[in-house]
Amino acid sequence: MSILEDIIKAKGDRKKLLAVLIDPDKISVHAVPDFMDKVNASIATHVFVGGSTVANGLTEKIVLAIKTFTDLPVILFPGDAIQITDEAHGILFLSLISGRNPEYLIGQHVKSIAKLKNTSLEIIPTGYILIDGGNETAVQRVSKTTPIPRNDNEMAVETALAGQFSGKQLIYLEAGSGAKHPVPSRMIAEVVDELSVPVIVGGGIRDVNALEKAYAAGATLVVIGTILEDDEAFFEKLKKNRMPRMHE
Ligand code: 1GP
Repeated sequence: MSILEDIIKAKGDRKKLLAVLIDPDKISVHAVPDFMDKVNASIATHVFVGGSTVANGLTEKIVLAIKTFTDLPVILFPGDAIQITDEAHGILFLSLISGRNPEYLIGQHVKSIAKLKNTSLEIIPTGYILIDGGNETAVQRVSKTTPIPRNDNEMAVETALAGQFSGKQLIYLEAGSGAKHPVPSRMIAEVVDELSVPVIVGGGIRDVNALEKAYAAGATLVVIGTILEDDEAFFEKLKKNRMPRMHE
């Protein structure tokens, strides 16, 4: 089954997926084995790799190291075209549809084609929607776009539907890495209600309560990054036997 088919099936089966986000700029190759041991013992189902700005060539080194230590699918979540490497299994081909900056709507996509036209990566068209997380995050700074206000559910729903109607296979509601507040549950629920494609939620999720709220609101896949960089002890709370319900 392809990565996308697997996520679509999870939505149908109401199974909860969890991606651990690894920013190649924030981990060294030597730290990968230990980190991946913890990921493997957790309920994580996917590994995302990417950052807003990553030095050329670094992503490939980290992806190769990750693959040595896990069987989980490794999916690129790139901030720009230079982060693309064939060594991963798939790529979220992200269009920042909440923004009005052509560079992140189509510019980087065109720049990536030299790398992608003969790729073995599974390319997953994804509508990426930035929601105000209460502070300026790197996505906002780098993309120079304005996030959707956290109370504007209508704009979030309309943007998500515009993405789905334009062929996006996934919609990613993003508060931004290190956001003060995650995407509000009510907004997630309204978006999920209107869409037929699966919804990914990430940004600012730092405790199990926030994680469970995102799933309860209907997210199929939740992404966690910063808390695991700052406090690897959080993996204890994500251990397979600690959260059996999420495995059903
Ligand atoms: C960022 O959604 C991801 O793109 C994860 O965010 O680092 O805040 O967990 P955090």
